[in-house]
Amino acid sequence: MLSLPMLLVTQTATVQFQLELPNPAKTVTVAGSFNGWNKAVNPMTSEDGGKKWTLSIAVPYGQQQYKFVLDDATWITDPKAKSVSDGNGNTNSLIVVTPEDYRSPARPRDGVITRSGLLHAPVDLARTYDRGELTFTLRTRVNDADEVILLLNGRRKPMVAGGNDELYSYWTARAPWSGKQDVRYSFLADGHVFGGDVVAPAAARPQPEFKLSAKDFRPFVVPSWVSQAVMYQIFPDRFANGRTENDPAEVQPWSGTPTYFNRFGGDAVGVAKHAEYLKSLGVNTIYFNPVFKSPSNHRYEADDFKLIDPQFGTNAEFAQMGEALAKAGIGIVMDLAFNHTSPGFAAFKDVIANGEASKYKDWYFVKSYPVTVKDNPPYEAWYGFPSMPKLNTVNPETSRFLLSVTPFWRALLPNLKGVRLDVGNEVDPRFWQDFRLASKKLDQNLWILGEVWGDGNPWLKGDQWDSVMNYPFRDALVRYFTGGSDTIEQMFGRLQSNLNSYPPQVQRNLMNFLSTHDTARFLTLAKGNRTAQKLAATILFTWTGAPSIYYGEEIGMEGGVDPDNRRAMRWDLATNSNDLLEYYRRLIAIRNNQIALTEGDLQVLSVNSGTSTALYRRTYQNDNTWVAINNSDVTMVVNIPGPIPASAVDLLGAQPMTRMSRQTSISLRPRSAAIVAAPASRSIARELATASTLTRNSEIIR
Ligand SMILES: [Ca+2]
Ligand SMILES: [Ca+2]
Repeated sequence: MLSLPMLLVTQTATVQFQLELPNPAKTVTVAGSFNGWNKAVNPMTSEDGGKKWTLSIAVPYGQQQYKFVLDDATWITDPKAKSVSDGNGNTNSLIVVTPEDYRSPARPRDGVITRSGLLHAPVDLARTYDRGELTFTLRTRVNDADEVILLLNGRRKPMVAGGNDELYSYWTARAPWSGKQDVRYSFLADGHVFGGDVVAPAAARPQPEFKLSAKDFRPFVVPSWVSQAVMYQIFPDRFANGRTENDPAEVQPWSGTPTYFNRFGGDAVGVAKHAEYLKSLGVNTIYFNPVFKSPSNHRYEADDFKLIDPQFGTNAEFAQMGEALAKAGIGIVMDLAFNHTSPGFAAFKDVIANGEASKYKDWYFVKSYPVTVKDNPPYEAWYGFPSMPKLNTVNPETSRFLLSVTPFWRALLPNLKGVRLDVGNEVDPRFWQDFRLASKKLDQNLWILGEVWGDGNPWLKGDQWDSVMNYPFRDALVRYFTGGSDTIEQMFGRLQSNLNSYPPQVQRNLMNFLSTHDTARFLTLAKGNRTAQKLAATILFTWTGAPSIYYGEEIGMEGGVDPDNRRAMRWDLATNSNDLLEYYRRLIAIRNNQIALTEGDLQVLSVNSGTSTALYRRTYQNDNTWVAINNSDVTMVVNIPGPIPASAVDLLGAQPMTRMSRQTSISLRPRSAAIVAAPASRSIARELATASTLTRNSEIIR
């Protein structure tokens, strides 16, 4: 039996960086996606006094972006490398790092399997169990096999191709599981069987297997309402000014230009006044950036976690706003920035006043006394900003206080449905474990949404969060639709590998978006191209996960990176003659009416970079919804294979369809999309069926 230990496979390769400068530099470093864009960790060396620079380092496989940093200040691209847009208007250099055994070409059905391509993440039964089924995933080298079979407890199950990236293909299969019996399985690909930590010829006996014990199984359950959420993100100072009495003294005219520090007077009364607008848009969940009393306009450092900022309103006004939104069928997600406070927070003020004798000294990470607020502060602070001292969240007293914040607001706001955790990756995971237990005790359907910009899986194992803000989803759309270098195939590859990296219940729970308060607005990156935004929004509202609109996106607001992306809401654009608003309303209505779009599995059926077209399907039980995209300048025909319901039409653009015995052809106008389904498939019977599933699931909360 041929066998290779899985754990010996390295995941990095040595890369040599070289740079030749016309004029000498004192220092040159490399900063990139492989070192967190840290310009301090990878210095290059020069032997000719500063013109020729070299560096050899281990870099993880896959696509990596980087720049050279000259004299600690000037960032330049590598003149010898390919360049790529970073999605925010800048250009980086690109390398694709490949494993050694990729030197010989990959072919399906040649009886050869590239060892370094094979990866099966150990199955965590809690993460993979969803709606009575287990999901199995396998990674192979791209184009190494055209068929992969899951061998499960002696049965064969073909796996479904779930997308490619530069180096790998991803395969998935689902199988029913009772939750009680142990599981034995392996994978069959191009004449080889892969199980345990070995790869063997398919004929080898005994065959290698992975084994899982059912003994300690507990399901990872997330709030099931989130898949039906249509979210709307409000930056509180900029949405609507309902009361001028609470305006800050230096309030700007509503049409003014935002800076890092100025204020526009938006408030809770203003939001309440626009509840009807939000309802008519079709959204059912609002995510508010922080609203607690704070010295800054973004309020990400709180003076008081239990007091609404007086410029946004009183606690009573906030509760009244909650009531107005609840009447419009809208729930609330609040932003909790627990990583740090302002220096004006009571505990920190006490540390300043009483130094080492303060009973709050362990609430922070004080390095030396006396504590004063100054540059290079004598305490840990977010990004070293003295205005944001870092909280010690695992100090028992601090933890107890922070855990009392959600219940406090829930008592005021019965429609508080979730919390968003600011810089969630910087807070001690032990605190998030306690936070989950406390939150789920308060309400098992309270949604825990973490902020992390990359892979959220470390926090999504059942012991911390329910979901993450899905920035990689946005990146994929931005790269393709706003003039980046990606093809439509690359975009769908990125979207699918992002989706498939999460457990199925988490996939339906992801917060997807085109823009947030921390990014440039999509329309601005698309140079004002509304059609590009419409196509991207079509994917947003039909993809797996909860779509979120950054306020004003639906009316075509523009804005570059912070602070320009936080302009005051352009209410003058919110009219029925606004084509973008009308398009968003239609997309949202379709999503709200098609159960396959909220609950269904997703399968990409065809993507063609030559014609810039794509077709995918969402499927829930017997309901199907198809989404077709044409991003070319000419009319394109996209074929839906197999039968479709007799009543199915293009709900989005009423584009013509031709039914044939084996397929249905849609003629897509230039740069347009179609959403094909039978109208209003979300029947009352199914709603009830979903509701009873929710109840059953909610009985097994961990
Ligand atoms: Ca092969
Ligand atoms: Ca105001």
